[in-house]
Amino acid sequence: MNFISFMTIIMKNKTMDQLKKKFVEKALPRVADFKKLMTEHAGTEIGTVTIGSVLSGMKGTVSLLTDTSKLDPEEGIRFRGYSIPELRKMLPKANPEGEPLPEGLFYLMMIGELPSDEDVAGISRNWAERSNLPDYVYKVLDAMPLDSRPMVQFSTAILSMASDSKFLHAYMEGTGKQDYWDSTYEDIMDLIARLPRIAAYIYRRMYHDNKQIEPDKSLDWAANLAHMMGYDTLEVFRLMRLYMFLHADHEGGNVSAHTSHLVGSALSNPYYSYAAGMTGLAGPLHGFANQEVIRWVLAMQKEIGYSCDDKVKIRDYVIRQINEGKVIPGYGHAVLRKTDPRFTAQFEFGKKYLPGDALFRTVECLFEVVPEVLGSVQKIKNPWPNVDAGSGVLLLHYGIKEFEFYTCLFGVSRSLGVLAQLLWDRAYGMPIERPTSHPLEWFKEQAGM
Ligand code: CMX
Repeated sequence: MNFISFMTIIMKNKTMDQLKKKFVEKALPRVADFKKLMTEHAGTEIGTVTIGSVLSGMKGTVSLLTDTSKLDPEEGIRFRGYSIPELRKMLPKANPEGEPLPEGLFYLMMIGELPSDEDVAGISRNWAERSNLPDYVYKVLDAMPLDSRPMVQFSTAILSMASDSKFLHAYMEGTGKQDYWDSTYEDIMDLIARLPRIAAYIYRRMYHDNKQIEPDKSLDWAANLAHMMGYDTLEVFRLMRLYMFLHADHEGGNVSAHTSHLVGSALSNPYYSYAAGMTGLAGPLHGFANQEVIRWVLAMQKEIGYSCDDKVKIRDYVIRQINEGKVIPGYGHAVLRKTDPRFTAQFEFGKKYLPGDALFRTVECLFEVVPEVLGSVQKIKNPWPNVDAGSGVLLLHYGIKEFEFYTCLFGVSRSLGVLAQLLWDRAYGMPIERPTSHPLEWFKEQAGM
């Protein structure tokens, strides 16, 4: 797209916010590249598919385009080329000693450039303005049993807003394909802005007698979430910023990102897409693991005692669990083959701020024992800790003890990457996803069985 079309879009949208303008400026040349790849290079081969690729859940099969981040098996995640340690230094912060503001990571993932302090402040303000929930969302939540799982409430609340989607309305009014990105932008910004309020509402409803706390719109997105949950200290703000930063994206193939992309490819609006993604995040092999870790550690302590420095006992416990056919939550990964840098960042945080915490010491002990045990089981490809191994213990330390709620926090954060990519999907004009399937006999035939 050239300068004239750029100006036409800007003129059509006189009220366009700064971030949207910046997106238009960045998107147009990339859309042209996307179209060129589709029309001139569609025949270029980029890999082979084997029976193993299909039967092992497409691991390692290149089948998605995701701009926001890229996962390297040995090194971990990079967001638009930047590693976690780099971004902890380079992204704008609320204070110099603290952790990056997630708004900055969102800007980077969406625009592809590091943001200025002003860019980040602009996004904070923008989200604060968009953060009010429609009244019916509270009614939907209030109608659910108090003991509905937090992720059931969280995904239902998101889904309930699909009828009000600006994309849906634009589509029904006959908007052309080239403009789909515009209303999608409005939806994803509204949705990201609203997620902390939804999560905090569920939290207070379930665990604090429904005594709700009004948002403080002067706070940044993550700090406001902590505030609305009832944790108003600078330490929890710092932890929440780190948490929201670390869980924001993990390239496109993980279950929540892939599901959101797949559902979005049918032009289902961002509320439908993200609600679907969240039902995937709720699974024990994905985001549910962050609550399972705490449950598992507490069960272990109950059985073998509270002196977690007894590594022989821990080792025997872990071996017993594996022999009983259970997984050790917080360990292993479908892509990573080393310690997850998201675990490392949380581990460093814990060492700095929680040195005397007994449960954190247990996480340290497990880190010393579990990789060796899992490494001795031949079928396990990655014995190292993932993002979930250390996140719960940090929350617990600051009093957020309701671990069945933790996956909702993961869900608030994951919106940043997944929805930024959904916007790019609409800008590129990505088609409906529709791979081919075959019955077992077909695979047997291919294998000469
Ligand atoms: N404990 C025990 N067994 C494990 C294991 C673990 N932590 N990790 C893998 N295995 C087992 C698998 O269950 C599988 O066994 P079967 O062949 O009997 O089914 C075998 O080892 C091979 O698995 P893999 O190829 O190494 O790993 P997968 O890609 O199939 O699965 C993951 C990856 C994350 C689901 C798996 O490591 C796991 O279940 N870990 C524990 C749950 C967890 O922490 N999930 C969170 C991941 C991060 C996130 O998304 O939040």
